[in-house]
Amino acid sequence: MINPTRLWARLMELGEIGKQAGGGVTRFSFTEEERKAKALVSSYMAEAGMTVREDAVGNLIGRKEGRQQDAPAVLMGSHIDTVPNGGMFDGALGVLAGIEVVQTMSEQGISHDHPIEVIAFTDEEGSRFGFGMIGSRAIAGTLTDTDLEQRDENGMTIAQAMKESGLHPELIVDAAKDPAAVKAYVELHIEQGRVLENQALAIGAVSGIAGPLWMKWTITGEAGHAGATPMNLRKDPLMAASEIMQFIEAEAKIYPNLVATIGQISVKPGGVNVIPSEAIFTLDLRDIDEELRRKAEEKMVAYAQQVCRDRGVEVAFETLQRVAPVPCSEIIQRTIEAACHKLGMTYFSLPSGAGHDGMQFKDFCPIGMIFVRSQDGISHNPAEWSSREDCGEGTELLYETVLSLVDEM
Ligand code: HGY
Ligand code: MN
Ligand code: MN
Repeated sequence: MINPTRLWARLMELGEIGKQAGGGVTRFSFTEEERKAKALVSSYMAEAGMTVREDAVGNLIGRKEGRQQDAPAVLMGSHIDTVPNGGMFDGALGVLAGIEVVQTMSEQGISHDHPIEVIAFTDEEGSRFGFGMIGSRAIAGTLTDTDLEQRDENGMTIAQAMKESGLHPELIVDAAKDPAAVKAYVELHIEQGRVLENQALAIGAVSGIAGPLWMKWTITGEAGHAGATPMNLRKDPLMAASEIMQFIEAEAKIYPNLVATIGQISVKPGGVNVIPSEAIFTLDLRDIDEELRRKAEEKMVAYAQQVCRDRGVEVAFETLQRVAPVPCSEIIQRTIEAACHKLGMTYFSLPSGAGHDGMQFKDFCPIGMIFVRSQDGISHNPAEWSSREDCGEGTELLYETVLSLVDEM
């Protein structure tokens, strides 16, 4: 049995780091808040009997050896960075649950063949640089120097921010794990939707993870006088953008699993009495079906090009990240199912609309995910909440699942 009281106390303690006036949490990568959070999580890892290290790109890695030291490790983890003014469960629960599983095994003297690692991955959210899953990409060996050139709103690159934090972006190759050294990756995460709540279930097993495509759309027109420029003589990029956004929403509504979000928008020069010269917005487009996502993307881009031709403005597209949807391992889903039955829990399978670090391991190792119910399906919001009981139940299921995975040779 895991210790739900300890898990909950740690969740609350970690949730205080980066807390905002309105109750949300902001912990961006390579900031003071993240450094404090890492120090606290490192202390939990040490209490759990793990050796603790930080790799070249800032992944925080706790490790507990098994009887077979060079056997492939079973990985657990998630992230401790957040979106701006986000919740205190997204990511944090997965890291703390992994630590709780290992600490329980240590306390109960449970020995196991395979080593176990718990990882707090660097910058899963992409909130600061518009490019996410940095740490898991590094571990999967797919992070490139070009990726580290992405800049935050102050113009600082990921590599510069890493160096400022005492990390070694020039050594990203050292962060890459050998696939032969990894048996499986299992992550506990809040659902961030309301499927489990609608089913009146505390936990669920993830069948697959929808892939996020992030793009930046820049529409360039002609600045002009708001009072002296007749409507038919304008080249207004913001009006073009608004027409395009309406089409994007209408298109997304056609497909059952497709979701489209315009999360950021900026207008230049930004004068009340100035027709804008430029409108920039981001598109987050996701589906569990990559082919369908591609078709929708093509239709949206074609529509935007037509609107801009008609309005005499220019449009440019920049892909910030393109992550393929990833199915979860059948074997791990069956292992979770068997653990559910052993614990007397209902087994329920569902896809993940949200992206997660495990997606980076699609060509690297078998992945599995366990979801914990989100109250009202709210996430990326200060009101994000999962109950103490549900977090305990999800962690108990993670514990039973990992116990199965660490002993089959
Ligand atoms: O964007 C996502 O789906 C995740 O929260 N990073
Ligand atoms: Mn998130
Ligand atoms: Mn997350």
